[in-house]
Amino acid sequence: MDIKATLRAQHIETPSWAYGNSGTRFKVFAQQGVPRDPYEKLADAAQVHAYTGIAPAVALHIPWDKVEDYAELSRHARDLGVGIGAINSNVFQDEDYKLGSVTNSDPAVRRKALGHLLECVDIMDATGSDTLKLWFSDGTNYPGQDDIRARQDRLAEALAAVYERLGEGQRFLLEYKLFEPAFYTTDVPDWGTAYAHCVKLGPKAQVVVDTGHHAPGVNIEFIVAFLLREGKLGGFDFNSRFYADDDLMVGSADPFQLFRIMYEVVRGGGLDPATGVAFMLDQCHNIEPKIPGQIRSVMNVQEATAKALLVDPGALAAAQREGDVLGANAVLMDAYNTDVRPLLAGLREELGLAPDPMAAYAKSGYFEKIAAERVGGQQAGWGA
Ligand code: LRH
Ligand code: MN
Repeated sequence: MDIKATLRAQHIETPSWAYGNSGTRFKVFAQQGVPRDPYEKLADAAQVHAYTGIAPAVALHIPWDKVEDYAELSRHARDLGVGIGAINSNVFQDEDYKLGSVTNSDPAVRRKALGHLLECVDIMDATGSDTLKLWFSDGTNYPGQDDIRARQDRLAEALAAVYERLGEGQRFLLEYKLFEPAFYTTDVPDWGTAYAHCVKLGPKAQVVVDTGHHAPGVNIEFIVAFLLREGKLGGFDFNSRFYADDDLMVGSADPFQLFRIMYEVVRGGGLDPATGVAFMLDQCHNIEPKIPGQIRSVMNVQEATAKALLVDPGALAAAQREGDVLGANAVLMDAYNTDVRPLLAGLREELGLAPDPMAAYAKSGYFEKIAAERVGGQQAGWGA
């Protein structure tokens, strides 16, 4: 395996919403220079690609990134040297969805929610995106509040309608999450539920693994290995957490877990573009500067990938065959404990980039420019 070639071909997708203001229910801290519209978000995302060389796509979130002309937005992205990645639906912020969107017992509410999902496919057509990402906040807070089985029937009906609408080369990724905002049942709570719905629908339906959406202690790399083996791993929403869905920088809380996940990706052939695994970030930079936060996150995934690619498959297979437990573990730990920063700095120089993206961005004056320019107007955010 040509490690450098594989690393050069790596593509990470940054989320438009990471460039806007975000926070918790306690406070959303505004920052200087924050974008006011999707065009400025794309400009910031292009900076991340300019300094890392491996972040050529930006995921959009609708309606946070609603514009008059999506084809024009897509052209703007191309002019900036990036492309439009996954289109994220949003059926979690409308008053009508308090008791559920596609799972709501009210057929009118379900029709409204489905309408939004189908509108997102229209936006895929207009932007050239081939991926729709579906996350449902749907769930209940108290036993008996609604019928668990009936909600699954309603969910399956909506997913089938979206699946039907998908065009040639298009797919949807179903995202699961253990809890929040619902605190008793969540209608897509785990990988098994997402997987079962996707298997029933067909090849255009795959599962997205958000690394912040599991119960503490869950072995995420096992889920990754399993879904890859089944051809049902559509992608990742990378972030990290110490407690719940903290949406912190990927690899910042548990770099060893990120390495183990990327090792199963490498082992399962997930770095081969033909498998179509989307490596997306889904993070919120509540207190840290946003563009450097994204650059650091892309570098964290790149470092974990480089370490995973350094695992000696021959030595590992031999030790595993011989039942050499410590030997096998040592093969993985040797790779993990290898400092890959010089390798990656060299790779960037070969790509004509500065060896240290963080230092290069800091010296660029881009932040000072946007802080001076972006005065007035409504800073972008979750609008929650
Ligand atoms: C839900 C989620 C989902 C997005 C949202 C921004 O927690 O992970 O992927 O729609 O965050
Ligand atoms: Mn997510």
